[in-house]
Amino acid sequence: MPLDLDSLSIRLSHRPIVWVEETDSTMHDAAHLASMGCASGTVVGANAQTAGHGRLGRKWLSVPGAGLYFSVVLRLSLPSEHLPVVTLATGLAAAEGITAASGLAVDLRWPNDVLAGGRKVCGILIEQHQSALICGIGINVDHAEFPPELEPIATSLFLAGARSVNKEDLLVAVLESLDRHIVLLAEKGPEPVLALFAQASSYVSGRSVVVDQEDAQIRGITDGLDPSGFLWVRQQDGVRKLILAGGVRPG
Ligand code: BT5
Repeated sequence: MPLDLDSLSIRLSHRPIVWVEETDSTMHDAAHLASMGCASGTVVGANAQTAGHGRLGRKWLSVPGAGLYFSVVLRLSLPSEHLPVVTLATGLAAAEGITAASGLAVDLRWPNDVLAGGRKVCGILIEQHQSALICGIGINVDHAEFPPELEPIATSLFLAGARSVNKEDLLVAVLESLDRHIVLLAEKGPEPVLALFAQASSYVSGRSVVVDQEDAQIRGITDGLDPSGFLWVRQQDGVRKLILAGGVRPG
C-alpha cells in the first residue's frame, strides 16, 4: 500500500517530504534536492528503486513495495573528524525506530548494518554531496523471501517475526530518532553516540570477526571504538588494527 503522505506530513511537523513510486536511487534524488538548496531534514523516499546501491557501488535489493527506501538531507556544521559518527548515529536511529515500530530486538554491526536474528534487515549509506550529507536508509519490511545469494545473510521484519508493521509508523520513528541522535552529536560531540552504539551493538567488543578489505582480510577480536568511531580489532599476534572501512562478519 502506498504511504499516506498527507498524514505523514502532519505527523512529521511539515518536514519536507517527497515520495515517488519509482526512482533509480533516492540517494541521487536527495543529492539533486540538496544542490537545489533544500532544507536540512528533507526526506526523499520511493516505493521502488531500480538502482538502489550500497557502499562501493554494491547493489541494494529494493523489492517494489516491500521495503522502506529513503534518504535524508542533513546540513550539519560538524568538524570533519566527527563525520564517520553520523553513520553510527543513523544506524542507532534505524535500530531504535525498527524496535519501536515492530517490537523486534535488533543488533548493530559496525559500521552500517542493522541485524535481526543475525541477518541484515537494514543498511545505512552516508554520502557527502557538496556541503550536505545524504543519509540513505533501506529497511526490508515485508519481504517473504530473498534471492539465493542474499538468502543466508538478509532478512525482513516479516521474516524475523514482526507481522503487519506499519510503514508510516516505522518511518516516523526512524526520523524522530535520527533527529535526537544528530542533535546529541551536534551538541555533545561523538562520545555519547559512541557509548550508545557500543551498548546497542554486540560487535563492538569481544567479538571474533573477519574484516574483508579490498586487498586483505583481518581476523581478530573486536576491541572497542576509537574517538572517531572507527573499530579496533586485536589480532591473534596481539597487534591492534584500526578498521576504517570494510565489511565485518563473524569469524
Ligand atoms: C549498505 O551497503 O548496506 C547500504 C544500503 C543503503 C540502501 C539505501 S535504500 C535508500 C538509499 N538509496 C540507495 O540507493 N541506497 C540507500 P553495503 O554495506 O555496501 O551492503 C551492500 C550489501 O548488502 C550487498 O552487497 C548485499 O550483499 C547486501 N544486500 C543487498 N541488498 C540487500 C537487502 N535488501 N537486504 C539485506 N542485504 C542486502
